[in-house]
Amino acid sequence: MIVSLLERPTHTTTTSTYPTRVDSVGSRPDRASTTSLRIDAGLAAWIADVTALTQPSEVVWCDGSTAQWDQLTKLMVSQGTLIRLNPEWRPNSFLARSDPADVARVEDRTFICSNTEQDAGPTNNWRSPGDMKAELTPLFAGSMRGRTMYVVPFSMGPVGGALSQVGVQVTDSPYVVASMALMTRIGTSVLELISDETPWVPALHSVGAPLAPGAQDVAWPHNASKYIAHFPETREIWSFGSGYGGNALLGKKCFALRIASVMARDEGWMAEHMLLIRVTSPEGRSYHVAAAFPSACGKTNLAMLKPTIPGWTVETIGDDIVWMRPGQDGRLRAINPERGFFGVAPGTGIETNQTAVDTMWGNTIFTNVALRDDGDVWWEGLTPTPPSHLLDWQGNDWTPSSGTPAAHPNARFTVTADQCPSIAEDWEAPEGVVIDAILFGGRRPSTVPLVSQSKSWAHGVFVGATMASETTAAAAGAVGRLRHDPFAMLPFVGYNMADYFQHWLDMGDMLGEKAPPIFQVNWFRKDEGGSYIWPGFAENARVVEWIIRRLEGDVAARQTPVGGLPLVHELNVDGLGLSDTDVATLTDVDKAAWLAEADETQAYFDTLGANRMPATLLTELARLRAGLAKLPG
Ligand code: OXD
Ligand code: MN
Repeated sequence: MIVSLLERPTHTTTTSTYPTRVDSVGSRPDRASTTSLRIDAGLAAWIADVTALTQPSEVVWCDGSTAQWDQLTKLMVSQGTLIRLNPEWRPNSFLARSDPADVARVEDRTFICSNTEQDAGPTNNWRSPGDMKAELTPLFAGSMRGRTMYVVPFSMGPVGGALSQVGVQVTDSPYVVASMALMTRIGTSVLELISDETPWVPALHSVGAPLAPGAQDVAWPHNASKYIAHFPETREIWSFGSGYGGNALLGKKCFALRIASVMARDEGWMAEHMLLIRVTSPEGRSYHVAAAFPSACGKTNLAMLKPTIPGWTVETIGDDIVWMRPGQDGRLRAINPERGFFGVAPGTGIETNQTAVDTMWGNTIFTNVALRDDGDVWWEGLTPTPPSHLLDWQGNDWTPSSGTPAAHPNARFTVTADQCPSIAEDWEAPEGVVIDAILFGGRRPSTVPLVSQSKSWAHGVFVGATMASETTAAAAGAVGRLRHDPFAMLPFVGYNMADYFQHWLDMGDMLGEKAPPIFQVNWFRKDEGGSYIWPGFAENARVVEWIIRRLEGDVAARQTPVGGLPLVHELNVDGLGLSDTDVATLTDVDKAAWLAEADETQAYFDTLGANRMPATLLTELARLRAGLAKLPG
């Protein structure tokens, strides 16, 4: 529900109150009762400062109710920001079309504003906090004129959970509010947690498009000048100019990864770009696996894997981010800090991920997908045959012969995780689940085998640090290049990358023998003709099976300089029609290719700053080279 703040009393006392109504789902506003809530003085003061700076015409506090969702979505439909989809096919669901100049995360406009440049490190854009605030303050001044400013208290992780954190996002985008309501837990229950003793992250967001009196608004306001700024020492986020995804839904990449990675370093835990699943074997034993893949590498598919091999089941706990902390028993425990999925639509379809398709049956916001004539949505890969006519993601007529994609390659669906048919019943358990294995992946057409087990935690950290992948459409820029993406965290570590590697090593020391084993996977190996060798998708369950059998000590591994590889006969490829050469390629160690990889790793490590790179990783590189040197050929 939306509450105007205009009558809110002054915030000079330790707490303030504001009037709100308590609605049950579907209740009529005229039947609502009135109650009052306490607002922390620090929060009230921040809201007052932001209001004075950005000068919105109205301030609205969000309580996370269904009534508020209805009010907001109706408002956006009337303003042209959302198109209501045909409720017969897609109840309570909407299509948003962004401005074509605001379609992805803008990594070149993402800044880590630590006190020193060294603390941000060479992989981040750096500005001093003072300079960035001086640059941004005039942009935020009056940036919300003519617009409503929404105050969105949100929790990352179950509200009040021991591993959870809270923040407050202020935004002038109702699309962002509705998306935050799906992606995080928002509202009154979070507001009640904020007090002098609770650290909370202030997250300031404006699309940077003030509306002059009487001016006509556009469906997707944004500003050509964009800044996604993080202040790690003070744990603040300032985002200006974009309304899209990770640039604007500040709980996700900005808080749950960039700011949280700094908190995690300081407090002895881990904030990682990982999916989280529970795998149950035919014998009924369950294991939890966290896996890091760069953006758009099939993470959602693995998170919702439907094993093809009999007796195995996979339940989803998270699809993008995990927070992990050693528990009382010394083992790593993890939660998914998010409430929903912000998944890439193209490529998600009935043949590749029926579970994801079923998740979006309703209550979903689609962004930049195509609109069918019957008022439902479509994108490349949803069904094998495209409809004969659509409106493309920009609202233009489209037919299969148009020669352009109907959906933007980074089009998204936003939906709560509890709608996912494979979600684990206890996925919101505040204490999290014990991690049994960690996986690192990437799109590697050559060199990297289908699966290997790291020799030790330090070797696993080396494997994570040397991850690389072909680029995709999730971030603006060229597609198809190979880029280093350590731990799939390149755009998401809020501090110096070499220090982040050291933090992983320190966590290994802290966990000792209880550290989970680490594996590397690569579904994307190609043959000489350029075709993928491994079928991927649901067949990846066979690799998961090998990993679980390794955890159980049931299968041996061939020890090589790059880790433990499957013995060919122990990899379950029954019925896949792979030739012996295919299986050999998937599990080989090509000495020349790996020596070249080692040189490439050395060159990459050099870019991260010789004085800061952990010696342990340089030792691992030397070990890899020494091991390769001993191989024949
Ligand atoms: C995402 C990303 O949107 O990694 O999850 O880019
Ligand atoms: Mn991601």
